Amino acid sequence: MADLTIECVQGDIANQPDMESIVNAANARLMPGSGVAGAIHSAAGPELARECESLAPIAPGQAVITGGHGLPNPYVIHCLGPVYGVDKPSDELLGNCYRNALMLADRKGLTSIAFPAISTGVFGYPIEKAARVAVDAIQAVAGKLTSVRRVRLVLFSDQDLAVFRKALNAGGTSG
Ligand code: AR6
Repeated sequence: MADLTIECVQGDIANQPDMESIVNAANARLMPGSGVAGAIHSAAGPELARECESLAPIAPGQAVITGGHGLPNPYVIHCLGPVYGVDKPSDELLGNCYRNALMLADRKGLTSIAFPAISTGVFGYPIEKAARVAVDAIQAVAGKLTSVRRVRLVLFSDQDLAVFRKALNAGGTSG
């Protein structure tokens, strides 16, 4: 693998203008919702939901790509995370979100992708567990990537940022 930079920042996933793609913590119907899906759809405008119509529904762990419309990013990759304790095996399905989104971005020739902490809001995933799964999945697929060079994990709160930074440092990569 050439160098892959993985970084953690505190911020809003809908305000990452230097990234070529951002990931939506979507619902199965790919419609606007609360949290990440609300922020992304309101920044993107109604054309995003219209483009999503033909791609839905998606299954837990799956990733699909659309344009960014009113967002500063050319692409949005929509992932459906597992509902914690309901969609099983949860860790595998959550890991699939990160793997599938990264491989999809790579196949498209994109160089950068920003993720929110998928499933850790409405879907109830414990943040420490989710951070470990996310970091492991990204590091496991890093060697297969040919175009993606920058991965950013965007955490909404300082507490979540600290948890993800710890998981990333425990995994031995920069960030
Ligand atoms: N930027 C970054 N992170 C955010 C933002 C934001 N603007 N807003 C919230 N978070 P969630 P899920 C954090 O609920 O658990 C939706 O209604 C939040 O603090 O957005 O995968 C969909 O329609 C949490 O840590 O996603 C689905 O039905 C994390 O992002 C369902 O919720 C994920 O929270 C998906 O639930």
